[in-house]
Amino acid sequence: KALQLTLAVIKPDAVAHPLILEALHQKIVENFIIIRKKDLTWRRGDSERFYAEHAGRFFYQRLVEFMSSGPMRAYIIAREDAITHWRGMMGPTKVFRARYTSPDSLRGQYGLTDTRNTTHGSDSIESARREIAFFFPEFLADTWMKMEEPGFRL
Ligand code: YYY
Ligand code: MG
Repeated sequence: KALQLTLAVIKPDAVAHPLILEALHQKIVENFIIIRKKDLTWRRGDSERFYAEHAGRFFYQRLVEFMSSGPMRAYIIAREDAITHWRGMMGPTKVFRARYTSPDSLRGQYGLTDTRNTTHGSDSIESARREIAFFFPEFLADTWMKMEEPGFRL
């Protein structure tokens, strides 16, 4: 089965708490090969562009504000079924759902609210491609995969 790349992001609420940041980082190390990693802080405009699909939703303003409120850590990670594996580790978007239906998930353990929910993960091959390019514009995914691993597919 082909290996796959996805984008994982540790959001500002989790980066702000050193022990949570460390716990999330260890989970990523244990489950994936880390291809790239960077710390960055968004401007408001980055937040608005990244979450443009949610423009107009009731939570959009608080989401945009939160995601540009402090440093984040982004990773390009690889494994078989990377997209669904990372989404599964994260758990449901909403914090109460995460706590009650998936208490062992990352959001179930560390999520504070529906907005401050610790992590982001791409939800499809198309969004992984777009989101990796958004966070890592210097990363040439196609070239990398060709040189690194013939079986890789994004
Ligand atoms: O992909 P995922 O992050 O699990 O959820 P989305 O439905 O794509 O929403 C993106 C982002 O928006 C979510 O991680 C937090 C925020 N959000 C919110 O603040 N309040 C909600 N009721 C729903 C989503
Ligand atoms: Mg989403």
